[in-house]
Amino acid sequence: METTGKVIKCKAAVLWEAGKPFSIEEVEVPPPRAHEIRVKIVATGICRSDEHIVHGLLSRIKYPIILGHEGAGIVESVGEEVTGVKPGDKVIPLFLPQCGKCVCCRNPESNLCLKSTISAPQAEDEKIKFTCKGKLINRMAQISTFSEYTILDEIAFAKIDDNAPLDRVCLIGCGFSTGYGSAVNTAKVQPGSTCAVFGLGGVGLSVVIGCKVAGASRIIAVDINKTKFAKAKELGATDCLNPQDYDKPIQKVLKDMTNGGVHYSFECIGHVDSMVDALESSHPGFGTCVIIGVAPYTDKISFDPMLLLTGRTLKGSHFGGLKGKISVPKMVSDYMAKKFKLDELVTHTLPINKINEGFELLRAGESIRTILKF
Ligand code: CND
Ligand code: ZN
Ligand code: ZN
Repeated sequence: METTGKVIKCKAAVLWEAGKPFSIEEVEVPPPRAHEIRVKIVATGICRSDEHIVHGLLSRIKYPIILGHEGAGIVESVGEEVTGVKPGDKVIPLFLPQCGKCVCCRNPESNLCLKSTISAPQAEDEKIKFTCKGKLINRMAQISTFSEYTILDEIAFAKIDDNAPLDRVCLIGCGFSTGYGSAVNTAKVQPGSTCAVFGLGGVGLSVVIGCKVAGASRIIAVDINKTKFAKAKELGATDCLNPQDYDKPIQKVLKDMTNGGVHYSFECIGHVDSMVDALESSHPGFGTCVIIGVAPYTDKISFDPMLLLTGRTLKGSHFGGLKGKISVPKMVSDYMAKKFKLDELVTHTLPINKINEGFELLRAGESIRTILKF
């Protein structure tokens, strides 16, 4: 290819500092080194985790930064010693990589990788790839999909079906997999069970989809924004509740509706209070609560330990408990085989130049997923 081995100048959305809008800039992306590939991002979704970083709510993030962790693209060039992928192949970047060698990767019960920035944030500093106006620009989770071209380590992408529509399967890079996997994989929702889903954004609605596919008999969707209810019902929710419509706590409402609590509850908002509400909504003796939402790093969770002593299980789920290299290609083929709904999550599509408009839609509660295209 014409660009192989050369620095590429391309468009990216740079966040120069927390609390400011994105600027569309020309950035330089170097050629891939050994064990790396360079990818042309075709489409990328906006997730609430990006918005958390815009507002400085996550620890250990350095600015300026290029965000974006829910993308899909096409391999432009391949560094030395990379096997199994060639220019032209379609890939999904993995914000949670899979080195296959660390103690977590080798454990079949874990999907964490000790090479991820969540485990080893200092690793990112050695790997800064972008420059803009002579300055180094930090990356998000080693992938930064809000750039037309990005460098990916060989452990941080999954090769997918050549026929996959990138402006839909990009959601498998985060929101869809995170929600769906939390239901099917982390909670292991059983047929005939009852579920409560707190927060009906792209993540929460994907939990609803997972609960439905797993055969739950009752899926109770909870949100303070009633405009989310029609889509939740379309995707499988049996009941929709707005906590503001009740003069008793939402966990009490849920317990009264389900004979003492649900089998599975999911927190997909990122509020520590809602996490405790979700835990309290699960049935004593056998209920499981899964925390998916990301809370500001300054917030701490506090609850009566008796809630656990009486037999509830509290779990967390990162990327739906999925090992990306193995699970993402399979999720894409399952999508192509129409095993689950996903297109319904896309409410808006915008060019990358309108990224700030995309974030405004999220803030206003008007979008589920906005897809940005290059
Ligand atoms: P999004 O903002 O689209 O959805 C959140 C929903 O929660 C909205 O519909 C809100 O109206 C609703 N909500 C807000 N406050 C309340 C409340 N008090 N009670 C009930 N509902 C409320 O976010 P998203 O779906 O993109 O992401 C959801 C969370 O998941 C967020 O915290 C994000 O950072 C996190 C996440 C986690 C992971 C992971 O791997 N665990 C990956 N990506 C995102
Ligand atoms: Zn995300
Ligand atoms: Zn690993």
